[in-house]
Amino acid sequence: MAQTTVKIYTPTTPIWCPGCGDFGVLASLKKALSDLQIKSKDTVIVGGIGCSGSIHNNLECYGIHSLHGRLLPTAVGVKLANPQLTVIAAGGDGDGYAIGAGHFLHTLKKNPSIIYIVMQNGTYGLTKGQPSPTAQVGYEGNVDLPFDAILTALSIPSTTFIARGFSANQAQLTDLMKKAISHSNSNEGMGFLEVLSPCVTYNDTYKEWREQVYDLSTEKDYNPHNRLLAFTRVSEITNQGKIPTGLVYSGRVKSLEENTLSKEKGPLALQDISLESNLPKYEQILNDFR
Ligand SMILES: Cc1ncc(C[n+]2csc(CCOP(=O)(O)OP(=O)(O)O)c2C)c(N)n1
Ligand code: SF4
Ligand SMILES: [Mg+2]
Repeated sequence: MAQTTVKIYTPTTPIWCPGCGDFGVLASLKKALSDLQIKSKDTVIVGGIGCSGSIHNNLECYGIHSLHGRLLPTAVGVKLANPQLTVIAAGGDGDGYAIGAGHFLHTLKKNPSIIYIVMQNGTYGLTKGQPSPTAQVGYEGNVDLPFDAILTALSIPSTTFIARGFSANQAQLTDLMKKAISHSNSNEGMGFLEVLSPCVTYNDTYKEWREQVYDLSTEKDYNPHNRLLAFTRVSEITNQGKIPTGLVYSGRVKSLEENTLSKEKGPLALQDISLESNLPKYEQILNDFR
């Protein structure tokens, strides 16, 4: 009989610098998972490469440390194999918006029911402070205007949940995490949450971000279910030098699982692949190669 060796790893203490914004993201994520009563055994976190990409080491759950920029296809594979799991991809802005930019766009387009948390700090923290795609002009010689992931996501017609939080605003961030997780766990598609998460060592933006953040929920006329109005209003606020936060958009488009998975067969990961039940099929496969 086949044997599986299981080793349980206990969560480690984060290796982040004291004051790193990623601590706030971790605290909110823990609280959101616990408030929603999502069990460790049903949670998979796929980390990127970068300081932020080690977040899964600090939580009791299944964790995969993916390749740089490849966390989204990995997370989609996990979700398609077993849609009953809570699948969270979590990584940095360099990981998601530079080397992983192609996957970012196409995963938004395909709308799998995973949660994607990007810890945005305007820098490549782990490799000691080179400008990332969200870096401000002037930062370490950067001359490019910053990439805006929220406006990009809004411009893709199949996105179904877009939000931005700030690691220094725990109440708002936890609420957005819960909303993003609930959205994707209802199999309604991807919960995309960008978090402003300052790198205190190479790009300490706490002070300016505290002054710039603008909570969309304070606007009574803001309608997060109207993509066109959301795009217009978020663009206006951004052009005024503010950073819109809160629930930016939520809508309904078929998810990747709805579009691709067979309802009759059930999840791939839960199929019976035992030798006893499948011997004739395996023999047929071997015969085909003879
Ligand atoms: C294929 C590949 N290219 C480059 C690197 C080097 N590298 C490691 S982390 C990183 C950038 C991380 O930046 P970000 O994703 O923003 O994460 P942060 O450290 O800021 O949280 C780079 C370029 C790598 N590990 N693999
Ligand atoms: S280098 Fe920056 S991003 Fe990395 S742990 Fe330190 S403060 Fe956080
Ligand atoms: Mg970064």
